[in-house]
Amino acid sequence: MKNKVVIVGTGMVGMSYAYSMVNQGTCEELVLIDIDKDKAKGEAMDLNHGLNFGKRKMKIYAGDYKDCSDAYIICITAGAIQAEGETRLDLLNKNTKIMKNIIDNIKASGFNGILLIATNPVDIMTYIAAKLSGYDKHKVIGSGTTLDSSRLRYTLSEKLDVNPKNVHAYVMGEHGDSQFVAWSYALQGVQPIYQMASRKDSKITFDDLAKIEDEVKNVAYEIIKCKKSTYYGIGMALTAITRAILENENSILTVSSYLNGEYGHNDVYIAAPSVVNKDGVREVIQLPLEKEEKEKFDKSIKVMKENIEKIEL
Ligand code: 6V0
Repeated sequence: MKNKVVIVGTGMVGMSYAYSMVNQGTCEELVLIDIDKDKAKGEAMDLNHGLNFGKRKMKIYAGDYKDCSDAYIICITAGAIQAEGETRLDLLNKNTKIMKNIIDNIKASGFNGILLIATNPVDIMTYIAAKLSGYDKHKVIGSGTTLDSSRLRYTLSEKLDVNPKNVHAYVMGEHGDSQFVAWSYALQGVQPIYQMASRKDSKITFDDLAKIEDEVKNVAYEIIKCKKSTYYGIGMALTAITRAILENENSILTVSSYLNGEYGHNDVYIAAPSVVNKDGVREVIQLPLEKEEKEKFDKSIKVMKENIEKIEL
């Protein structure tokens, strides 16, 4: 397999991801596939014209499924988007059909790498992709709450006035309405944020934490209201996951991972901090969650399972 990434779906998310990878020089070869072939062709031309200003020499072209056979990663960003007022779960049936068609084509190509899913509702789409493909579960990954955790770090960093890279905090559960923040493991540097909030003279209060959690959960709806969809943040989150795989980083990211007994659950994809490397998800980190957090996680998994049952595969 080559240092090659295929993007299926050259819409706003797919192209923000591609643009971010060109700027960061994430891979050597980048293939763009879309049902709208002209769109993929035009996007490839446009990106190639910027290569002179990019990080490295890259081979970028519009292709088709035969180009998947020797790819290391295929990222699926194809699908209908969340309309104003529509939840991610409303997208379920529309995007299941699209996913079926794409996975059939990928399988037929003989692809043997890592499947990365961004299409929403992402945890369920990842489950569907794993079921339909029959690939090893650790080699099928969803973007999960990688973006939400980054939103959380940014929002906390603004409040605390520190670099977001020094905020360590995870959003876990569904990339959607039942997600939650594992506050018992949120740190500024090495300081527990919960402990900081309990101090009288602190910059941050428990009220702030509740507001921040709410904002992180709902900010996508606000962006959609302002500009119809979100794409730069997820594009950069997908680049980070791609780099973790291609560079064998063993990075901890809240991707959507398959649970096989972890946290007492089976046969579900959900976001939990996971170690990501060249093999996909090396392991799901099992945090001893506080009782209330564990209840939220269980509830989120229940929501996932109820929706999985509704899908006709
Ligand atoms: P978009 O800009 O409408 O692009 C979708 C693209 O998919 C279009 O270019 C279509 O032509 C293409 N497409 C549709 N069907 C197929 C098919 N069968 N084969 C190949 N290509 C096809 O949407 P956008 O890029 O904004 O969003 C794509 C998906 O990402 C949606 O499901 C979003 O909800 C989801 N997002 C996921 C996020 C995450 O955190 N995981 C964040 C934001 C959006």
